[in-house]
Amino acid sequence: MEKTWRWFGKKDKITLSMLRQIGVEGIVTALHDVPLGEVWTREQIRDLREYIESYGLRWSVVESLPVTETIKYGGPDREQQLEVYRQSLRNLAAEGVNTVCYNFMPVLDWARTDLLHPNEDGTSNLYFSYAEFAYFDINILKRKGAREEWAAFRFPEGVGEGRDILAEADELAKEMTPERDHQLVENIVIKTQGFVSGNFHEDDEAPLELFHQLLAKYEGIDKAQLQQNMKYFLEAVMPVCDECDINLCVHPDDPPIPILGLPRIVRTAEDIRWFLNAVPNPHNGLTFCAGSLSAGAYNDVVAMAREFAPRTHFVHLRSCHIFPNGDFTEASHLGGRADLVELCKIFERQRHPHGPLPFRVDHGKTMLGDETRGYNAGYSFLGRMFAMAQMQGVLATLAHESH
Ligand code: DNO
Repeated sequence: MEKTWRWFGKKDKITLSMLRQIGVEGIVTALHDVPLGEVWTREQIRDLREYIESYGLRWSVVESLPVTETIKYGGPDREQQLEVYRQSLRNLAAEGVNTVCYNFMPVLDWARTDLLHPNEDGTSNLYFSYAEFAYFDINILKRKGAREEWAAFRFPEGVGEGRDILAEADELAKEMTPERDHQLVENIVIKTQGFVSGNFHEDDEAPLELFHQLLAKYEGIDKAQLQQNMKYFLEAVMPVCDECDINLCVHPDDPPIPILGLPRIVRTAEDIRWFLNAVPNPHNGLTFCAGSLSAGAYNDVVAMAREFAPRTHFVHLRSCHIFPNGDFTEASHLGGRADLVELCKIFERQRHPHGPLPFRVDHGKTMLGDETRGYNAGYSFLGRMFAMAQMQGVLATLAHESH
């Protein structure tokens, strides 16, 4: 596999020369300054590609070319936005960038409630607490129907037995303070969304209002409808992917559970089978995010890797630990539910038409001073470097064993 790293552009505090020093071969990035819904021009793409190449690296993967909400809910300007998407794909291919990651999660990209959850060893990790998320939904967002939905919430078999999330959220409400509310909004809406080119930005004055406006667009859109909209999107862009040999790869829903009353359609093996079969074109593929998938107790991540490796165009190596109560945290890259050693074996064996399959370590621990550097949530330097070194060791061992 090709060792890649998510880099957030020229403003990233982690520079390309630092990445050269730690064995990175390819860069995963996006044109983060282009507003959502605008074409990525060939000149802009070339400028960034040449910059990356001037450091002896290559632009391996786009993460993400965002699919705007109107395409997801099927709004009136969907056709115009599809044309924008196709044009950006053509421009990327013309500059030699052929692997493009996107997601089809409505409104929120990924979600966590705590970005610096302390571990016993002094490091910290990202964390998802159901009770805090429910509290956010009911008491801060005040979403219509939230109480009823959380009252009916059931964990998958084997975890969270006997837990009553609504009661826990109500308990939490007694002790929350305006400061902690603010922190939760920062964690769920601002700090995790802004830098991934999502719908929310650091300087949004009324993020919750915007949240409600976006949620309203999905009224009446159920899982089947969102799946049809994804199929519509894929069918609209596949001719360009065929013409330009672009591998498009959807990122799974993170976490892989329906949230905020919104449908989620890329969270289980069945979901993945569905979209791969609905548009059976090899250019329609998956970003195998082991971290997102392993946060679902019902997902057998190794079995999924075996099944979906032939349609996987990009891999995120990360692993989650699910606590008996159902909450999850991000585990060490050598621990957790995802079995990254086995996954490396599976993906190393997979031949890929564009050369070695790109992988990146996904979120790492925050450690050894990372917390004071202002890195994007989950995207520490030392923590990710540590994980990258672990994965390099695994890959080297596998290569050695296969000789
Ligand atoms: C979070 C990321 C996601 C991912 C997008 C892909 O850390 O894994 O934001 O990049 O969902 O479109």
